Amino acid sequence: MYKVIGNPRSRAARIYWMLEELGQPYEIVLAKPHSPEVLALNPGGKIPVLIDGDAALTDSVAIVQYLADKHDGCTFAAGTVNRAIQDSFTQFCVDEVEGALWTAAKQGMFYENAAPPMQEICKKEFAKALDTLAKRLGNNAYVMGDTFTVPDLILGHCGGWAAMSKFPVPKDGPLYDYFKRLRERPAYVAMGKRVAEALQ
Ligand SMILES: N[C@@H](CCC(=O)N[C@@H](CS)C(=O)NCC(=O)O)C(=O)O
Repeated sequence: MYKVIGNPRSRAARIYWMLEELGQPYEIVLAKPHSPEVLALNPGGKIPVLIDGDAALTDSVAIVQYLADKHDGCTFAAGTVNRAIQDSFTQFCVDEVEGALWTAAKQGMFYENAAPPMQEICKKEFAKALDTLAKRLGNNAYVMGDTFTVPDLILGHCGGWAAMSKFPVPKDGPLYDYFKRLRERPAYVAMGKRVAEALQ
């Protein structure tokens, strides 16, 4: 069984969600960044870490794509044009959506004395990224059309992160519907129940 080391208010949630999508059993192992158990597995001290047999895998996007490939779900096959388009959405999300959220979060957590306008710049960058996403998504259910894939999962996670961080999330329109569609997926709801149990 997979073990996901981290905590639910981190990018570990991406791994739980993907494992729920794929119907794979997993254990939630609560651990903080830079704790001895995390440092033993990841020299950078970051979470999440996925334990798969003897392997300790790091970096949430690499992990979810690995799981999708391994279990043949939520992804187009490597080496296809659709996979190149899918990966471009993933890269866009990491660079432009998560990039703005993570820069703002790091300033708050690690660089308290940094210039205050940085938060505003991040919010503007985030809003710009959502504009681009709206154009690329059009009226599709998911970024790749009717098929839910890895970048939707990463975007859905970033949508929740943005709401928690008081970033400008859409209040209506196709993008609002898109994020709502992601939150309503049975695997996302199941993840919420697992997390609540784990935190009891
Ligand atoms: N690229 C990594 C980033 C992981 C990451 O930064 N995780 C945060 C928690 S969500 C963390 O461990 N932060 C502690 C730190 O940055 O030192 C991933 O996607 O897993």
